[in-house]
Amino acid sequence: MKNRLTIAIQKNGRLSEQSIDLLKKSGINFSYKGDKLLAKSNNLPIDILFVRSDDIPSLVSNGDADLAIVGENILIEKTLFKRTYIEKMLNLGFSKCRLSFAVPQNSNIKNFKNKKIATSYPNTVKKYLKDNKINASVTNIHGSVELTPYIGMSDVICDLVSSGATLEANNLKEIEIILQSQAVLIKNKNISAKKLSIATKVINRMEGVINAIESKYVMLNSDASKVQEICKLLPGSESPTIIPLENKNKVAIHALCQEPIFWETMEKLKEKGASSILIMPVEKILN
Ligand code: PRT
Repeated sequence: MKNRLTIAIQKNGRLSEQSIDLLKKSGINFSYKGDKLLAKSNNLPIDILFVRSDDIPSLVSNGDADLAIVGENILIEKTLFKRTYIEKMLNLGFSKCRLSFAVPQNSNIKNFKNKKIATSYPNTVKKYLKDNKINASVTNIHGSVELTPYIGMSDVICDLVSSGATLEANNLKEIEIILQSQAVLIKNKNISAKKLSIATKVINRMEGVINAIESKYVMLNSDASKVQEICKLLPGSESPTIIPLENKNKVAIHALCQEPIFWETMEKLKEKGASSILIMPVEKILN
């Protein structure tokens, strides 16, 4: 495996499917069956390791994996107060969530001074308390954190929240966010020159896939006299292409828009006289 790049991703869980999808869209071909721990790419010198999220930061820091996809919440929790050899390379835009303090609905707790806090993120919580000069006790618990206020184990919990449905179902209210998280791509800082060239290719391709997600290719027709006004409405587009049409008073405008296009934008384009407005998805971008 010396000259093959190793990429670690979560084996089973919320990050797995989108991580596999991102690797495949980045042109890494491999076959994956649910029970495998290792897959070898058949078109690039790359091996994929399927592991638990919790283990990913140490695998990358120790050089057992060269690249990895992990939640930023785990990256922060596992690397705080430690010297590591990890570089964060990209925000990947999926598995977004937040780490928040929550208390029972009927509680009037507003600050955490001298309170008992239960969490699976003890390092992150301790850092928050230290930064804010708050004295409180922190209990580390894996799973069922939401139950702890009801069995007298905590006054406050600190857990991941996405939709908020779990807090609501457990009669808890979110009172403060301490961290916003999403999946990130990380890299070992000391990989060999040979591996670095493969890693750079993978990172650039992933960036191309991510940039394409929000991007759209826009095609529309407009009065030649309205080109400037119309172009101003196209979000995140650089230098659109203007193509003359058979009707000399009309042009076609083609633009790559690197920001989302909402219905409101399309309606404004129409108000300015644009017609035949087509918005098309973009698969990959190489800048
Ligand atoms: O692989 P390993 O078993 O070590 O990890 P794991 O058990 O932590 O995996 P998994 O699959 O549960 O989570 C993987 C990653 O997904 C996390 O580290 C986060 O980066 C990300 N993620 C995104 C979430 C959530 N959203 C999320 N909602 N991880 C957990 N949750 C849980 C949360 O703990 C709570 O129980 O979902 C519940 C809250 O969800 P809502 O929608 O009800 O608010």
